[in-house]
Amino acid sequence: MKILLGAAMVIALAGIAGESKLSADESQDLSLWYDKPAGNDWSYALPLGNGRLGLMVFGNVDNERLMFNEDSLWSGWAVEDANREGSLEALKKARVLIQQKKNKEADQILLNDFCSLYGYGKKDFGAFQSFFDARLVTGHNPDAATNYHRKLDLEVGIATVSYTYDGVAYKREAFCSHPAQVSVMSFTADKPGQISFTLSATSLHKKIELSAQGNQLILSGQIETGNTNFPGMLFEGRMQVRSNGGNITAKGNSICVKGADSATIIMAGATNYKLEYPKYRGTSPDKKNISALSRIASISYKELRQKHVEDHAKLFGRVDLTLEGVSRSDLPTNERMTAYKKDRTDRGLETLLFQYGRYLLIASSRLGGLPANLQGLWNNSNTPPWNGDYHLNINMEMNYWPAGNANLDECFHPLADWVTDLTKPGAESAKIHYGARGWVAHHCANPWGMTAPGPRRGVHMLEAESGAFISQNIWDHYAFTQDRKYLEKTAWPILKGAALFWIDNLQEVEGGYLAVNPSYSPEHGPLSDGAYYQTMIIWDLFTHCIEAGQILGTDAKLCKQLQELRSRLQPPEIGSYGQICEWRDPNLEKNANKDKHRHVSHMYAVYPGHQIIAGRDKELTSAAIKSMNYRGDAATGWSMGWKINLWARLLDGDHAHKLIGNLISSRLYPNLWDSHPPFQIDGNFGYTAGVLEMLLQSHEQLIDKNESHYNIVLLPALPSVWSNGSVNGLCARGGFIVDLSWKDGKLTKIMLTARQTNSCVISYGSTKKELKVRKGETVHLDGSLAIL
Ligand code: FUC
Repeated sequence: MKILLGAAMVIALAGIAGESKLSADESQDLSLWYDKPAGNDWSYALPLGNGRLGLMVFGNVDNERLMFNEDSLWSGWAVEDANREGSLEALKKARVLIQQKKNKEADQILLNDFCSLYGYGKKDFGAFQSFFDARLVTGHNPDAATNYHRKLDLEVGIATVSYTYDGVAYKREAFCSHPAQVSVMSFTADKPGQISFTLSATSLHKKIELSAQGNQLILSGQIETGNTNFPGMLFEGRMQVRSNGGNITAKGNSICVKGADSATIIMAGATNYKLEYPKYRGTSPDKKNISALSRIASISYKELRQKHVEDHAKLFGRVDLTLEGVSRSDLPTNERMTAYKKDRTDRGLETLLFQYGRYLLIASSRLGGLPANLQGLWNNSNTPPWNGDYHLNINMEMNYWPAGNANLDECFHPLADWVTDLTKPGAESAKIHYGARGWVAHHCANPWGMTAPGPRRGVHMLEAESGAFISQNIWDHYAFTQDRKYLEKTAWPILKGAALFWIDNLQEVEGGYLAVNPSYSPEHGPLSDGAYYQTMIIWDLFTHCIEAGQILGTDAKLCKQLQELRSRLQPPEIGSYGQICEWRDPNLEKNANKDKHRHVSHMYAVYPGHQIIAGRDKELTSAAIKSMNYRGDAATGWSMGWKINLWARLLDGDHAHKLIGNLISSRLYPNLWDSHPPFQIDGNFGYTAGVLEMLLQSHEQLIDKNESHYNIVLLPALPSVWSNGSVNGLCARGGFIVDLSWKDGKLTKIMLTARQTNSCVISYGSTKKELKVRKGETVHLDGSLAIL
């Protein structure tokens, strides 16, 4: 154990959970490390990724397993949802029945006549698929190996496995390169001629061919659909072995390396998927792989590694977080977690998990790939939990919460591309099911453009506000980057289409308010004509759309209409227990003081929305605090991630930290993956976003003389246990990059750089300061907000 005092001073103390297992020069604060192989436990293995390809390194001395994934390998197929002609009539009938509280009848009509015959729960919806496992037999007896060490270094995005066997020190290194679009593993030893292994591959798919030719092992196959009209996706993995010295021979379905000084396996993988409605099919995978491998044919391992490290570090290195206090980086990560449970003092582990969320987003979401799904892009099954899909009622949105404030703009592009494509089938679904303009998406989506209301479990799968929900992320990317071209070309068509859909679908309810019918509080129900969460989302959407229209100087009439409609949306309401109501019907609120449901959808207006702002909306804030206390602190992984952000927005840093402690103590696997359970990556991303939300918030817009700018609140929810620390490179809305330092719980230094010329207000406690900063300019301030 060591105590971190500032970045430089490190004092070694006796470890709480035993002796240090790592020499000082090996100790790295931003690494996960272990003194045992993962065997076959993937939640103990180390994830690598380049945004399209994933690789899990198990680190076994013999029988090494490298689980290879590619993010587009899905079962299922694209359907055009033209089969529901009577669905609009059914919707109208259901709306009336819901108003009359005849939910059973409404449910039946929706299920039988409104919902699609396709989608979630049917074969066409598909599931994210496993690809193949590379298997390496070294012949080294694991029991005779010493000095075993397995590590994932987040700063360089490289996993290493090292051990000594029979007097020889062996080392493997693995990474997934975004520039080269391949996954790589190298093998070295401290004596010449010692690298020998046999490489083969296994797959969970039945329809595959495996062949070894020269120095290449090729595995190709096709997903079985059981439907000749819809042939499954083609896939191919191509592993190429290079060596220095020794020899490489193809034997049966494997490649043997014998007596080499060093060797490298380069793994290419692809499918014939293309993100393009309506067919979603493109170039064959073998062509893609051959060209990926030929592009790097003359590039050495050293260069591949260097390009990868540069590319990775450019993104990863932008944010630094130091929380002074205990750091047990000298313990293997799994033992460190056990120690954390006892005293919750390891600030280094809290920081590591924060950076791990950033690392995982870089690994699972880069330009050219699909967005991060429920498992990022890692998968060990052909029937993963919830299909490993894109859940749009919280999970996918949460995946992208840290993209803005954690300075990872590039990682956002796959989401923008995917949503852009989704608006096309979404427009069909809007027309067919709702007779509406714009576009719609429902609870669950996939890479096949499924936007129709899914048939399984009927109303539960509705949640037509899903398109509006993901539009919040789409706007936020602009809010953080101030990238006008993105706003005009990408965000505006999405926002406008989502808003048009809701203009055509809002229903008047009691009191003349506008609300949603049919509506369903996510995973919680019941059918009603006004769960508040939906109107909170629509409030947000209209607000962003109005602002986008004004910035772009377009669609003034539409924006005016949105302003009028927004003012008529049912506002958040306080119920008889002093809580924020989840539903408009007071009868549904009877258990609000006891209900512990994991979804806290009625808190949307607090986070990720900004309709309720602590410090400004006092009564609603106290009601939100009550609701949060009623719901309690126990939760599944992602729900804890959400609650960290919520307590941060409610300005209670100690409560947010309690959730951090709960999450680390009860919802992490040994490789620090978030556990719903099972593994679900959203909780990792929710955690990372939440840590930053505790240090800086920028969601309140202040309108002054028709100009709007953001209120950048510094250290709004600093927990007492984080009394000394610093953070560099975090992003604020309005296009600012902020560095902060604090001591004894008090802000000491601020550095604010503008990415675009813009104004802002910065606030610390009750002190406020207005600033106008030119593009590229940096302002230095002290803890009292005086300019230095
Ligand atoms: C949401 C949650 C479930 C699960 C699923 C993938 O709908 O309610 O708990 O996390 O997504």
